Amino acid sequence: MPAADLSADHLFDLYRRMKTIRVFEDTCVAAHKAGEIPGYIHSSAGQEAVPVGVCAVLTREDRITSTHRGHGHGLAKGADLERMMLELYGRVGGLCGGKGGSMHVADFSVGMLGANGIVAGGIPIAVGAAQGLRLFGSQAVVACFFGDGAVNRGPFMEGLNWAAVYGLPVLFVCEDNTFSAFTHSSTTTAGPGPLARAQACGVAGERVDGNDVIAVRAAAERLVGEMRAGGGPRFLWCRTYRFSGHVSIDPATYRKQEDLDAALKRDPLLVTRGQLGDAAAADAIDAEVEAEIARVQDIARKAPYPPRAEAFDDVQDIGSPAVEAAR
Ligand SMILES: Cc1ncc(C[n+]2csc(CCOP(=O)(O)OP(=O)(O)O)c2C)c(N)n1
Repeated sequence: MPAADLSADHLFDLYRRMKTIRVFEDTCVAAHKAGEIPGYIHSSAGQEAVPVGVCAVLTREDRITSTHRGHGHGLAKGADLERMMLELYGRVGGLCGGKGGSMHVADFSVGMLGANGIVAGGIPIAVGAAQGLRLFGSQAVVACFFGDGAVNRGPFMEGLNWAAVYGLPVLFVCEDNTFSAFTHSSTTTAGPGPLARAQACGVAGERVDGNDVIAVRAAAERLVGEMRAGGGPRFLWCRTYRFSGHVSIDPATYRKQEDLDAALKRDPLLVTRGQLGDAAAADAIDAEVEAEIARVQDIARKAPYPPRAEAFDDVQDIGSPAVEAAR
């Protein structure tokens, strides 16, 4: 059933964005396994409804911070698909000049402040960004994506506390995909869960079905509305599941087949298809998205690598005093 207050066009747009993330992730995992993309790929397949639902209520001026599993966050916030693919391939024209790769993708032009390989590393960045925005008199808000593993790290506590003390407009979005890398989170996390920890810091929030983009969008709309009205930080706990292993080469033998089977039945793309109620239109979107990803992958495959002479340009710390002195 489509949500009564959302137009069909908007619902189709949400579906298209989710499908784009799914095909992008699957394509990049395959390209990594084929030796085309260096480094590792942390796929967010299965979690698409979270960034798409949240970013649907953000403006271009609003900012987001991300994680090691960040492609979907960037694409949902409006990062350019072709430049994202070029970045993962390490080529000229990539969002970070081809030098950042999967775990450092950033696109400040759309408010995407960067993926981050440090678990919970995006939390203080989001809080600092919100404080900076306030100092500059901006009305923009910040959405901060992180995994359920991040709630066991110190920056989670420090970030939520700071945001609450200063009443900063940060939406803390916990993408609870059940696992922290290869470990079931129930074995590492004490207490009743992420939302209770946020509430202990005075940060109000909601728990939502993270596979239902309409539900995520509605919850984010409520919470961001309260933030824009001056309510301070809010927390959104999204229950979801990642379909892939932790990284592209992880066969995920640590999880139960019946858990995966149950999760696949609640695939966010299937859920949204059901809500759309128009399989032919959804099929047409699927075909368009697949053609578009094939197009940008072809461009990335043919693009040049950054020139050797520019290897140290735009790089903050080159790690070698000798090279630094010669610059
Ligand atoms: C500070 C820190 N400790 C450990 C790691 C290694 N590590 C990478 S991902 C990960 C698990 C993160 O779990 P979660 O936050 O739930 O995100 P998910 O991978 O499930 O999306 C760990 C422990 C790291 N990158 N940073």
